[in-house]
Amino acid sequence: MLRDPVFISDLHLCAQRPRTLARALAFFDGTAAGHAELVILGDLFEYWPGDDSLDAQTPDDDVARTVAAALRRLADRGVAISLIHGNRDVLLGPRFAEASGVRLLPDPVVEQVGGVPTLLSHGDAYCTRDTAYQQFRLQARDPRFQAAFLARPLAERRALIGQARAQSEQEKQRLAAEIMDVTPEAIAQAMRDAGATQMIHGHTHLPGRHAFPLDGREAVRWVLPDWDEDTEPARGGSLAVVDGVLTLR
Ligand SMILES: [Mn+2]
Repeated sequence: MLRDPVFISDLHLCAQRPRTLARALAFFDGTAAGHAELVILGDLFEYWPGDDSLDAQTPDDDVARTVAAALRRLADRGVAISLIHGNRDVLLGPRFAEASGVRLLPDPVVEQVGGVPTLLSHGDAYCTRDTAYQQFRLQARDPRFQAAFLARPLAERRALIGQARAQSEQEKQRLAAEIMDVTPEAIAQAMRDAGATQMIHGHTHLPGRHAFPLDGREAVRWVLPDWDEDTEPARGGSLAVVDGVLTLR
């Protein structure tokens, strides 16, 4: 059971977005500190080349250390922090977890939120119409692939991730919007399998609340916003129980 949680995802923190980083740090010290639990549903970082980023010297590595330290301060104040990997930071590992005081959760996972069994996920697993992406996702989550990748030098990993990001940006412009959104049938099946009537995920950058019938009951799916304070219009926000109801703000 999650006690008084606040949910965020898709902050995409990196040195290139200093205002977004500042907003995230203010959120950790402010809003998040007012909750018993912070739940991060993936893509906290724009990319994560491996936990040895915490020892390295590029501006993005400074961001990694700054964020880990801010989360550690929050954890030390008594806020329980849990994190589900996103597609961009799937390599966040035990050393980051230790440094930041974060508990790593599997994707998906069921937790009670406000007394309702709730499926928590990054969300990319349900974008099943994008078959090329799903193939890539399987590879990126294969432990043998990850081990081989992490055995490469850090600079090489960073370069490979840069290439993959550029390629995926091009792909996104080519694909129709509905292909990049979750598939309703995949969501319904996952909620049914999990015995959940509520779901919270990120990834699609299409924040909102979707109510729909599921096996004769009303089910609700919340989608978290992505964060970007460095382009107009600024985006971001979190989901928490306010006056007894889940609210995006
Ligand atoms: Mn994502």
